[in-house]
Amino acid sequence: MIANRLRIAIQKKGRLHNESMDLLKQCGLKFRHTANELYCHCENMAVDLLFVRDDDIPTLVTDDVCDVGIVGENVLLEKTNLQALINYKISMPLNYGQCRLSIAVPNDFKFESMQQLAGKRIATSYPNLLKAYLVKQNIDAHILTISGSVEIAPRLQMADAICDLVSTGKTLEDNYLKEVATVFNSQAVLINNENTLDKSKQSILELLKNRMAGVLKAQESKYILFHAPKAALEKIKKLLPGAESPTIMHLENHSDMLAVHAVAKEAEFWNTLEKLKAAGASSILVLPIEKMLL
Ligand code: PRT
Ligand code: ZN
Repeated sequence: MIANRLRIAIQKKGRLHNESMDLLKQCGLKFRHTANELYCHCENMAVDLLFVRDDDIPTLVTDDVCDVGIVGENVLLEKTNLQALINYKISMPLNYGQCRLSIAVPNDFKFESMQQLAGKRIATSYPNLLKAYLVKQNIDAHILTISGSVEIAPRLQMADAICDLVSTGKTLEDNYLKEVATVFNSQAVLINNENTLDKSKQSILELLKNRMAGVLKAQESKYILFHAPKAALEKIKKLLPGAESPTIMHLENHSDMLAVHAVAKEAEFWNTLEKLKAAGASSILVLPIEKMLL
């Protein structure tokens, strides 16, 4: 491995590739990368990217081929035995690639409790996660491991149920299946091998993690600007979630009005706007925040 350059494994192509690349770019990393390249040298930081299949990322990190990886938590836990997992550090959840590993049965299966799956065949590409779940639930079922197209197994009479990743639920619906239990909630995570990072790599990783945290924080926040009657200020301040201390300014020629600037959390965003308006706020502007360092 090149000394002092942090090597990051990311998915070569697939659901996590674009968002992983976007996140690294938003952290200020500059690289020129063509679709078929397996390796890419960052121009402005001591970082190299290795593009691989997501299934290989946990092993590449444990085996020290890469220092850091971005991978779905589902793959990490499925591919890693618990002993190896001790060597990993999940540095940060990255807030994309969200999905859940769920058990689903045919629509006409009269499902009432998980115990109905005892003795049944469940097809999955996640035998380890499924097995751990079934043991915990005290259900003795047959796990049928298949590597893809799990959703067609019940129609082919290969299985009575499936356990697969779900995000929108459309694949299940298209295959006449219904979700009956969530085994595991997943998202993309940043991992590194706890044992091996030397000091200089550790400091690059810390810098990167701080920048990632700044990007993620900004993604969930918006900057709001609006006018408000002075008399409504106290009420309005209580309506501003995520705003530690809003900035308040006087408006020229309107002695009874103020301008308020504040940061609001996106999840609560529409709700907040409607309440602000009802409390007397006007000329409301909402701006995206690119980065946020606290
Ligand atoms: O080639 P490589 O091995 O690298 O890629 P891959 O084909 O194994 O993985 P890929 O690119 O499909 O997924 C990479 C990661 O994205 C997964 O490990 C998850 O962490 C995450 N992810 C998020 C998903 C989904 N959402 C998802 N919906 N991975 C797969 N799916 C599939 C699911 O298996 C099912 O077939 O999408 C279908 C269900 O989607 P909905 O929207 O119809 O519910
Ligand atoms: Zn894969």
